[in-house]
Amino acid sequence: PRNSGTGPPATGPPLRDCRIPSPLLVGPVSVHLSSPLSMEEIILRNPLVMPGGHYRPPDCEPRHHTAIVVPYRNRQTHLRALLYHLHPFLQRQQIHYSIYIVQQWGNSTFNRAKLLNVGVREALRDEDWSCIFLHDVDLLPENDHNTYTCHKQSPTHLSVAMDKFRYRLPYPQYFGGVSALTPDQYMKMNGFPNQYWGWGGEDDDIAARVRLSGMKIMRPPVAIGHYKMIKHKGDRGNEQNPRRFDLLKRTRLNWRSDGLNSLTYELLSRELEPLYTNLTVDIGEDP
Ligand code: UD2
Ligand code: MN
Repeated sequence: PRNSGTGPPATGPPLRDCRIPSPLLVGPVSVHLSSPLSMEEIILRNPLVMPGGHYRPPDCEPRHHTAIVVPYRNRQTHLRALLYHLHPFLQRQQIHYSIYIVQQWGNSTFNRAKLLNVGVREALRDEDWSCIFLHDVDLLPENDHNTYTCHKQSPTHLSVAMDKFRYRLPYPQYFGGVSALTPDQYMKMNGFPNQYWGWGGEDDDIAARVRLSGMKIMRPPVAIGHYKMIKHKGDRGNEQNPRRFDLLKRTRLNWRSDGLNSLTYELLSRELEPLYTNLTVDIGEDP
């Protein structure tokens, strides 16, 4: 790795610590999706982002080191919208970050939670990240006071108020969309389940693991945790998983044996694109 993650940048004089809160924050922002930009234009608007979607504030020493992990397949326009909004958003927060797009190779049924496991493991090979964000590609944060950092005590659920749910939490245990944990919290819950193929259930399983491993879920205030979800239909290859209810009954029995410690995959490529690190991975298929 080029940077240690916590130390100062490799060259130049020492910088003073970034201020908290960041003086660059603007609060609520209106997210428009009407005129999608090309990737070239988005790259031009983000001149300080380094290859792999890596960024470090140029004039102060960041206090936070966050990897953003996005499970992905075949959502080009959503990906562009996310990069367009998220890069400036994170830069206003003055954090050190990288964006990882974990792309499921092939046509087998989509597996969001397993892709997240892969993303966490690969991201931690690069840097000693202090925080890992698990981020749907189609969710755009609408208030930069919603900081992309972790709490030492508890995993965090960030997307508490989405337009799709009329800006309310749909149910108390809801953990879908955008969440965050420290590497320690992730290890403590043995990561995420690998067995959820297709749509649904895996977010509830992850929330259950948090509790079963003795942790709680923290959330930002509803007024701040606002997100817009880009409207979409269900994807081919990600049909509702009919087994999700049965699987969810067994989380308590399975979480210690299925997860980070049973994860297998083949990393097919790792490319440093201008605005993100692209991981293409063969995660197998539903047995
Ligand atoms: C909800 C949850 C989501 C997850 C999912 C059930 C919200 C806002 N999000 O999303 O976190 O728990 O239900 O699995 O409630 N994806 C692709 N390509 C595909 C399929 C999925 O890239 O072909 C990725 C993409 O990052 C997407 C995410 O998986 O945002 C979740 O899939 P979805 O958006 O189809 O599911 P949705 O909106 O019901
Ligand atoms: Mn969605």
